Amino acid sequence: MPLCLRVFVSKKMLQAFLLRGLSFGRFVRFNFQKLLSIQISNLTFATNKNTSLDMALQAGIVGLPNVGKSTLFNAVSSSAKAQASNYRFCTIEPNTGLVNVPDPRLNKLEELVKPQRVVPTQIEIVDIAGLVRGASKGEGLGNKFLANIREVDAIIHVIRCFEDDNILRDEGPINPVGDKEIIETELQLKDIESVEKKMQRTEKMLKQGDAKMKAEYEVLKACREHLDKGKNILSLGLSKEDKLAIADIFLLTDKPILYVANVDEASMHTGNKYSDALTEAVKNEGNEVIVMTNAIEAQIAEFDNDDDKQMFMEEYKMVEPALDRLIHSTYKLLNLSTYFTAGVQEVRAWTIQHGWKAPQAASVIHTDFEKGFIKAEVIAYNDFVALGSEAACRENGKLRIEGKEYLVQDGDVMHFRFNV
Ligand SMILES: Nc1nc2c(ncn2[C@@H]2O[C@H](COP(=O)(O)OP(=O)(O)OP(=O)(O)O)[C@@H](O)[C@H]2O)c(=O)[nH]1
Ligand SMILES: [Mg+2]
Repeated sequence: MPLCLRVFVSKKMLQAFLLRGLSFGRFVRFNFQKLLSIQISNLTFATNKNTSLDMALQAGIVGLPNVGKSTLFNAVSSSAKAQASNYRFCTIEPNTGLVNVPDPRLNKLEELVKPQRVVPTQIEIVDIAGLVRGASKGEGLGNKFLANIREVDAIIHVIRCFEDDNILRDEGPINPVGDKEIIETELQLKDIESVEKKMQRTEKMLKQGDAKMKAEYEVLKACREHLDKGKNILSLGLSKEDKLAIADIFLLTDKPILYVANVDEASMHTGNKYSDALTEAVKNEGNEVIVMTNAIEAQIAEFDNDDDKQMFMEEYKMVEPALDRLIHSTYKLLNLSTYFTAGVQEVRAWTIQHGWKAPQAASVIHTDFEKGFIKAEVIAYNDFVALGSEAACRENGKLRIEGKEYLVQDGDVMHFRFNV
């Protein structure tokens, strides 16, 4: 959809502007994202007033061709559709979907509060077409697909760990570590190109006597050297200030990654020699590897009927779909936190970023909540569950009144007092 595309481009440009610290900071960036999402959701839902949609961050499914990326995407999207009580999946573009984030705490709160409805929070998943060796030089529509990766906030890298002679593979025998390296190298090569371009611009300005550029140039140089060693920018551990130097070039290897080892059915609980090799290879990177069988997940997600789904999972000795774990891990990867509102009408999970203060957190519900913020009533999730109700927490001194400077904690059950 051309309008969507235009909006996305300007999102990135504005983000760059804001990230460069031109006085607004994170808060405005967030509100812009919100505004942007409202525009996007207006294109797709005529009547969507659901603000949790506004905050959805994107994770992109990346990998070589034919490794099971679309199968995974279909599993995610069908699973969202099958959540009949709360149908909240939408296709923004054919390959983009919003999905509910499973959170057992929400179920627990539902049990205690017995609300009319429960609304989970969501993330956005994007199915990106397969990259091939040489993508950074434009091979196999590489530039287009790399641009898709640039838009996402985190990467789900799917790696083929199953044998099947019927499924074409151009890279020879199954080789998960080699596959990981092919994709990683392409992303790094593209980043080298972006860093070099910016270094040239910065160098020119330095020569023209703009001394401010010196620090920026040094950061770019460090990035270049790191990439030359075959490492991802994320592992360089740049400070917030240093990150400003690369904020406008949206480096591909600066995004958090998790791996999906797509194994054969027989290995879904144990993994196999391929997924073991992958796990060993990423051990030192600290990235998670989720072992799952995408084809089975896609089948599970197809069931509308919970009993049938349960029976199918029992057949495979599964307690829960691996997909739930994947979505949960992706949410963590995006560095997001959740707080809850728990009223009789609605128990709901809201997404914020780590380190947000109470008024900012309130703005996710409504901007008026932030503008007119007075106080927040806060109950820690564990206290709520231990005592069973808001009233009991109040009686036992477990309901705190917090002000503007309060840093919202993951799991807080909150109620905002505001004045407009
Ligand atoms: N045996 C087996 N086959 C699978 C599995 N997952 C996917 N496939 C098959 O692999 C083929 C490719 O799957 P896709 O999900 O389309 O792969 P993709 O990574 O999206 O491929 P591109 O979009 O072309 O890059 C299909 O025929 C799938 O049925 C799996 O877990 N086991
Ligand atoms: Mg595909």
